[in-house]
Amino acid sequence: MITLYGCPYTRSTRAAWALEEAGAEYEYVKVDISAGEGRALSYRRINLGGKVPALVDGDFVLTESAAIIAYIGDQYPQARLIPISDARLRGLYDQWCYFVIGELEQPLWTIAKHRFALPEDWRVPAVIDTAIKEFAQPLKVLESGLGDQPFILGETFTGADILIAHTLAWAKKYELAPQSERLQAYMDRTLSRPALTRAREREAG
Ligand SMILES: N[C@@H](CCC(=O)N[C@@H](CS)C(=O)NCC(=O)O)C(=O)O
Repeated sequence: MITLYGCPYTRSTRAAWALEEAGAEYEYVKVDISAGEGRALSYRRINLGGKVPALVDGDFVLTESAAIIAYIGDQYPQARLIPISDARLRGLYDQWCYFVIGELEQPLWTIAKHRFALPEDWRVPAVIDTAIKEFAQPLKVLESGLGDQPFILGETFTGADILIAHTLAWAKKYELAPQSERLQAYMDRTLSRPALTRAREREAG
């Protein structure tokens, strides 16, 4: 049985979304990070970094949202969340996942850190404007990569779309929703999936 440790409105929604797409049975354990539960010793034994998501499958522990989604994709191949046996497609899948973690979400994370996530005396509010400007560049790359396809790898929705769409929803929350019609249509297409609704409901308890 899989256990997902998460907290609503965080990157754990990505993992819950993948589990729901896969039709997996899982236990959901809420770790209230804003109440400091991530720093509790009992949770740090699961994820030393004190962050969500973390997935436990028997004696196997996995952290990092992108790795968790790929693991779910491998465990539940019928969900087609990850390309199997096509090295080029798998390469492109990895490319877009690394792009989200390394490029697209970084300006948003900078904004979050300097608005509320870091201790108050570490915050440098002046970097927020820079991060807002920075965010425009990966959006252009994303739009070009998407082209006229419904999903980032083509006709099939994959785990890379979970990462991208979740990050675009995060941007919207910060009033940085992409203005391009193509990306707006992509957001409508991905964020309206029933599996995401179920994931959010599961996280809300
Ligand atoms: N790279 C990690 C980031 C995880 C992360 O930063 N999670 C945040 C919530 S979105 C967290 O748990 N923060 C609590 C903390 O930093 O103490 C992933 O994608 O899973």
